[in-house]
Amino acid sequence: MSPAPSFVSGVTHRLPFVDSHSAGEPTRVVLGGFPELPGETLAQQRRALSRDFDRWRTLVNLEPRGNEVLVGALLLPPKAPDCVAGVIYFNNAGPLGMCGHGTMGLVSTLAYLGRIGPGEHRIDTPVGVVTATLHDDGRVSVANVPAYRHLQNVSVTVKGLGEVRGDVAWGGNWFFLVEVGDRRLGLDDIAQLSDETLRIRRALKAAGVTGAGGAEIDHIELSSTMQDKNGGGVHRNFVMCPGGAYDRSPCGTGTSAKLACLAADGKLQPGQVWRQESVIGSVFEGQYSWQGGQVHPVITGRAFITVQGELIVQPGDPFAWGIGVAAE
Ligand code: PYC
Repeated sequence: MSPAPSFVSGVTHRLPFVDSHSAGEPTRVVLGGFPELPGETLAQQRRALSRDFDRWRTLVNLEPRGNEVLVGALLLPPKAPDCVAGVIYFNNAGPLGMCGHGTMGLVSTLAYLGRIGPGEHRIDTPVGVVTATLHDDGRVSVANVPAYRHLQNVSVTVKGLGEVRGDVAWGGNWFFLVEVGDRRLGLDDIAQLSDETLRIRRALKAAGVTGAGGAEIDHIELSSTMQDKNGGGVHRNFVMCPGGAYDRSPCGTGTSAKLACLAADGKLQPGQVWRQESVIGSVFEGQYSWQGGQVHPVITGRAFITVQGELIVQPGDPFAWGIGVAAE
């Protein structure tokens, strides 16, 4: 048999990856194939990625190789001491600060590859070092960066919804958290919930409501205490992510922001477990401790490996860098 012609077999880029999902939300850990990112810290490297190498993010995250739900996690050598890995998270819209479900996916991926075992592992991220514990049963607890409420009971007028009130809080990303009483948040409601949360985000932007230092609030979180079939209360959320996709998981950074608000209101005590359900019914458990006057959240969940492979780019592919991104 003669060798395949190069227009069939040629490859310009290969990016080995492992996909997983944490409580339904996918993470793609990219193990290599990116250009060298300059910088002394992960934060500097994230800036370099956005400024000079954004096409590599779009290659991973946009169709036809990725999708709007996927969170990419670029595995890098750590810059901070005693860390097992460095990571930069991103999605279809751009880089993320931290990512709770992504850290569960990363830790489970490193364990799947035999690079780490059960125990505590420090991970370097652009917003600081986080510690993740891989438990013997496969669950992962993420000790996130400190979370806090930045603004309380902010009112914003939203087209079609009227006045909406919520808190602005940091949990590794910026969130606007809106209490929606015992409203049903379920799979059948996703189109409506997506529409509402996108409207809220637009209204916040138009009104100039931001996180600290003028940071954009790019995640909107609706929180409900729904009745379960036994009449008990279930804490559910619906989280709209920056790229317009909703989080299938209860959102690790969103749950952290929620814990910060509950702590500030005296509604949850340190060490008390908060079961946070997502709109698809998956669960993370959260708790926090006070350290140096700050809320330190710990979020626990489980990730499962779904795919291992290589992203491949062939010469002449008009969608090498993603749909909507010009070919070179
Ligand atoms: O789990 O923190 C999280 C997260 C952020 C965006 C999607 N998931």
